[in-house]
Amino acid sequence: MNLEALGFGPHWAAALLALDRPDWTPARVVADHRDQPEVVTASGPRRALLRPHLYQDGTLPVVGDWVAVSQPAPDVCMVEAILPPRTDFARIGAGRRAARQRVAANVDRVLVVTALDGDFKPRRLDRYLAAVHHAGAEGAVVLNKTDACPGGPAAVAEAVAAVKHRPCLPVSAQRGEGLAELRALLGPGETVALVGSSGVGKSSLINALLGEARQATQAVRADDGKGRHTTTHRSLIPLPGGALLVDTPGMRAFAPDAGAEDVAAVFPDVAEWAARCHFADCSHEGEPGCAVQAAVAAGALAAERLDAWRRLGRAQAHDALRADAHAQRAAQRAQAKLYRRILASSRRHKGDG
Ligand SMILES: Nc1nc2c(ncn2[C@@H]2O[C@H](COP(=O)(O)OP(=O)(O)OP(=O)(O)O)[C@@H](O)[C@H]2O)c(=O)[nH]1
Ligand SMILES: [Mg+2]
Ligand SMILES: [Zn+2]
Repeated sequence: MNLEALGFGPHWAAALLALDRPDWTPARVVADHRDQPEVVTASGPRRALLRPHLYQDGTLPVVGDWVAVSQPAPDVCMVEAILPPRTDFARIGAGRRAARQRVAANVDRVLVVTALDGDFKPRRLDRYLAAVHHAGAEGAVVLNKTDACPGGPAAVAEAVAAVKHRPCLPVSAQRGEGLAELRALLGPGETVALVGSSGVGKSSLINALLGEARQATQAVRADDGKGRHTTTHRSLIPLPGGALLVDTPGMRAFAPDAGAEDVAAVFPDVAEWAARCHFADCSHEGEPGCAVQAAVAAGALAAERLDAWRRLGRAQAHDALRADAHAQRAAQRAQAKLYRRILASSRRHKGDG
């Protein structure tokens, strides 16, 4: 198996060398199956096991990761370490399970896919784009199902115009329209993930790009147009042109792993005005010398942009707080466990004496 075709190069060779374990070899994770990821090594695909310390570190390998593997016994492939990822796309879990959840690693670009067959909500894309920026990857928007857009070509054009500051491609996986433009975003050797809600056509797009029905797809529900969560695990799929696509299961509410600077990156128009406000911590809610409010009043910045920026900022702050609280609880639990262990061992020692 040619690891170069999966993106192996000097960077990863050096990262592996730095671990100073000549018995470990490189592999790329190509499918997530909970505790047994599928990896590709120089000698081919393997189901791998994970070293227990990886669970303690709380960072499990995900699709796209480069890992160091060993062979502790014939036919056993053991993931020993994750090579530090160049990009790391993640979200914050829902509710009280607010842990950071990695989605895909070492992706050069993330295509945020949505469909135009229902009512199109461009602002739903902002959260994804914030996480993409935080991950260190390029973001682009794909508007699929142009063939089924109720308002026809005019509505498609309106939807494209509503996506700001990121490349936006209207496509139809079904009719094969817009695929040439999409292919132009998929450079050889690049890893490109498709993310978005269930039923928007991520797997259909991958099949259209492959020219074969590799990934399972399924019609959306007739009553509410929602997807049926057809794709159940993430996988890496090489395209004939040399790009590596990551198919992902449709995500429900998406809470981005992102910071305030990523919100600014999604709204460079608002951020540019905000940089000119009199107060560095201006909330643009009536402070004197507010350049943002002045820009809205002068018609230089649409009020919707300010609203959307506020919504994303609030969501990001809320999710970051949830994630912090979760991390704090986890740290407390770990500390309590450690304390109990120390106590138990000191009792044992007293018993010895
Ligand atoms: N009309 C139309 N339907 C499409 C298009 N692309 C996909 N579909 C249909 O949309 C449905 C859902 O497509 P999938 O590819 O399974 O969607 P997905 O995003 O992979 O969904 P999950 O795997 O559940 O996340 C299928 O019935 C597809 O045939 C398109 O361009 N036009
Ligand atoms: Mg799918
Ligand atoms: Zn201001």
